[in-house]
Amino acid sequence: MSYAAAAKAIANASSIIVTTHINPDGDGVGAGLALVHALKGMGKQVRFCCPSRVVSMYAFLPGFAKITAVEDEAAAAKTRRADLIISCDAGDVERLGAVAKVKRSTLINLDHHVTNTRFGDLNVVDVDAESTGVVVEKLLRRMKVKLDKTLGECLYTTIVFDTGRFMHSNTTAHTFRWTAKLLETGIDAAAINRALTYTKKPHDLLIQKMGIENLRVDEQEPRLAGIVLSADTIAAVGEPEDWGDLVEIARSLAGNQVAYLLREAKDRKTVRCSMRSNPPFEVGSVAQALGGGGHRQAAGCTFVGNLAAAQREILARLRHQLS
Ligand SMILES: [Mn+2]
Repeated sequence: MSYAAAAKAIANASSIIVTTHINPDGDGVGAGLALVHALKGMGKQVRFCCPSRVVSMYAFLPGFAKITAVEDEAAAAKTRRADLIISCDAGDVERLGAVAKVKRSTLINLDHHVTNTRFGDLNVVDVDAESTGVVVEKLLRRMKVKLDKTLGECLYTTIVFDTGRFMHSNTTAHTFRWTAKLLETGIDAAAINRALTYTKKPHDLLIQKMGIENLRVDEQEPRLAGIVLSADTIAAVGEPEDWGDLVEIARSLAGNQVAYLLREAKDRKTVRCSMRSNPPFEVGSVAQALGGGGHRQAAGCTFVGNLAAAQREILARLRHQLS
């Protein structure tokens, strides 16, 4: 891990593009925005270019309105060259979509996924960090950046998101000590929690209803449960702006140890799979075996094939994890 090399590259750069992964989440957006604010404070020219649109749930974060989407090669070609691109929370270069095509000298990869492919010119992959926000804060500390309320709000969002509101197994004593420092900047943590939690639209509740209706506990392995959504089922309700944590419905069942969500693509050629587990059971290796990635207890992949094939293949692997 080269925090020192990353800090040096940043010190030497004048134009910087900050980015995160496709379908950005609270960690990617929060970590990226914290970097944007800190780098601006250092007098850098900074842009936040995202490979896909950021969901409106994050609109409360300072700097959200200035995030631009670079969704295809044409947009990448039109994007002004940067000395540096800093990727936050992406496990592999495919997750950067069209932003990977933007011209630059150096690519810095800041992440905490155990499956990270070290795709950057400089890689700061800290697998012990609860969120990429924690990686960003460590880097900023090395650069003598002082935490303030703006950074606090962005970084707090990363930890709430990636620890599942301090519920996941990555929550440790360090998590609370680190978070306490953010609270000391004067942020309104309860207001951020509300913004990240109580902002469902009526359609989002229909998605939850669809999730419950399509929930199934495995007949062979009762500790395994998931939600299987065909393209037709999804089309009948309509795609949400953000799929959020629908997989948590399966996880909330008493006795559940491994939960999954399968969503068939419109063209029925691929199936998006999200998986969660309780320790000691792991889903990261299952995602990785299928070309995806993530963390030990939270991971995902895109399965190439139809829904029936995805169920056969993925459920067999998940049952094996529990055996
Ligand atoms: Mn993350």
